[in-house]
Amino acid sequence: MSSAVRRSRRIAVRGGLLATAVMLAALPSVAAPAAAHGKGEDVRFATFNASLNRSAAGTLRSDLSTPGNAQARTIAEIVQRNRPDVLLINEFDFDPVAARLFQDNYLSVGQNGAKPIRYPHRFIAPSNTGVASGFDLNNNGQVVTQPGTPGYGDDALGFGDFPGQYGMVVYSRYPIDLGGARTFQNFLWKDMPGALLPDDPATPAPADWYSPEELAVFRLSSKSHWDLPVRIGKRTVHFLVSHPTPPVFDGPEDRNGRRNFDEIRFWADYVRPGSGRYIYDDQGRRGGLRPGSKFVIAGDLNSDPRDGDSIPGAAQQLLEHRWVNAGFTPSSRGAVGPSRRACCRAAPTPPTAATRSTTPPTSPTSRVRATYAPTTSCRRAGWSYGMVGCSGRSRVIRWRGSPARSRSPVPTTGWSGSICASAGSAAS
Ligand SMILES: [Ca+2]
Ligand SMILES: [Ca+2]
Ligand SMILES: [Ca+2]
Repeated sequence: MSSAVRRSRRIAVRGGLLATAVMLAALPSVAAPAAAHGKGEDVRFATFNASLNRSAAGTLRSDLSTPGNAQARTIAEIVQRNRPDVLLINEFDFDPVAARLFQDNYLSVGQNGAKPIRYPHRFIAPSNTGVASGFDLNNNGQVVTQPGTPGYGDDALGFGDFPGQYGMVVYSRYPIDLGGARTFQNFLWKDMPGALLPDDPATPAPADWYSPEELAVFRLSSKSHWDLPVRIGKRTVHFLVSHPTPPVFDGPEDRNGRRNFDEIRFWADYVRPGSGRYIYDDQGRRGGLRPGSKFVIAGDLNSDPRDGDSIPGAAQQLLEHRWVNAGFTPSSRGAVGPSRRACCRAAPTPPTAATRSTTPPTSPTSRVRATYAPTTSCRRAGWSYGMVGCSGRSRVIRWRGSPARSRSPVPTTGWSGSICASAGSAAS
């Protein structure tokens, strides 16, 4: 396939992928588990792949500088109707000004009759997407370092056409402890013990898809991994957010699948006492989450426990993690119809085909996407589609006590837009 054709295919598929991610980015309107009763404070965490990315740097800022962008209005309305207290938005081009403009011109303005919502606190930081590596990371014989040139994204530290494309941002009604926040943008993949470094099958040497020189700069996180301590009254909950790379768009070496697996593993190690000693953050501090800490893992993890292209067991690293409570799956009435249409119609549909079937993408004004979430019927059909228990109301107090180990029901996720968030308490 010529590089031009491949590129257009890639963009087409990626477009479908993004579209799916938007649909899966459910902020369930019915998301209150039993914890809503009794003492304690209700806090709603949500994760939302909003596809607020643009094809060129600066375009998102321009789009958000006036209040009329249809897509942004829709997303703001979704947020306003679901009213999460702490919100991760995946696929928001890195730009602190754009993050402020989205608050001021969209969230703070009632959309379509919904109440405005104001988040006094937010966090945004650079992303590895679209940062030139200076190396031929896809091994096609060309080192592409000029944004806008075909093949640029493939040689970048994370796929992206310009620095920060597909980044992320967190909005919060509660204070974020900026002094305690940790980012892991620079953590090198090779520094993870037992990293699943890809192999070039054409050479006898093992794990040599990337050269030693490349591994010396190759970061694990395709965007970034953040640990944001959110202060809720006297308690602190660590919001652990990321957006691992899709496990596709590569070759037999499966470099993206392997990276996806290890990006998810990062959190599994981070919250397991004793397993995160190898981790260092961008501020130079070492180690994982302090034992006894409370946390919520959120993000579009691009992994499905039973379907899709990720390495088997990738999502299970969290879903079956001793210290992660994955037992709660949000649901919503709005999910039923669209999920049936989208995922149960022809199982077992190859995930890529199913993803393509969602194109043309999302109409930016399609509000129904607000309420997509997994349904039982989808699981029965064998094509899982939706999201892990990623947003919902959990009383902080409930997270105390013995860790939950939940295998059933396994929350479903979409292969490309899967979202995983769990509430749990690290071991003490
Ligand atoms: Ca190379
Ligand atoms: Ca290249
Ligand atoms: Ca080899």
